[in-house]
Amino acid sequence: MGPYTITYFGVRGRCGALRIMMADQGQEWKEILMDFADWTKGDLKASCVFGQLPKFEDGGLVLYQSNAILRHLGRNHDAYGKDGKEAARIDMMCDGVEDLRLKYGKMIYQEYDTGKDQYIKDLPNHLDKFEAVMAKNKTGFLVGDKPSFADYSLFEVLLNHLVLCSSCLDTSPSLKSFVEKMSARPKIKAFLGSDAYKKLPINGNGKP
Ligand code: GDS
Repeated sequence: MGPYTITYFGVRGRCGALRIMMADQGQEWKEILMDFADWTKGDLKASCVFGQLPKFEDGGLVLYQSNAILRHLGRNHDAYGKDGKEAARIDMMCDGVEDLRLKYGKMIYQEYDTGKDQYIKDLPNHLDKFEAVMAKNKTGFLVGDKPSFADYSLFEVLLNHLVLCSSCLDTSPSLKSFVEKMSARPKIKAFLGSDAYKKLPINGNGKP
């Protein structure tokens, strides 16, 4: 498998979950960091299927769309469930995480000053859906008994929310335990402690 290459801007953004997943799976990858000034010249943008990054290369396969890349990693690294039914539920949970990620992105990029407080107030209504699934599965993961790509995506989005509001998981015991256990997995712990991870801001506009 691989070698993998990610081309993206110098932020965690849409690559946060991918990087954590590759680190946990013991998969090395190469980073091409795109300077925004170079990006605005337009040559790379014109070559991207949707005119956006990340771009992900697995040998000759070139992919765009972060969730498609997560699914590809799920297939390559046996993190897509043990059968079709688990895979379908993992897809469902990944799409649920995407809905939360989009709400978060809208607040960060468009409504930070006017909408942050209300967003935090509403957050329990969104997190309790994931809490219920996590509590019901009882394995410490969303589906099955080992991490899938949806778990990495949820984990990363929860880390971002904890920066936004450090108490946001206080009423979600299963999610809190999930974040603690994922953070303690040796390869994730090493990655989250690395300069490569710590030096990158969460979001492109610098908002936490
Ligand atoms: N669905 C895609 C994925 O999941 O991979 C989204 C990819 C994406 O948004 N890439 C951004 C990009 O390449 C960087 S993430 N931007 C350069 C460009 O468009 O030219 N995205 C919506 C989302 O994440 O769902 C955003 O809100 C991004 N914002 C977050 S940075 C605008 C501006 O300058 O304000 N031209 C671009 C802002 C922007 O891309």
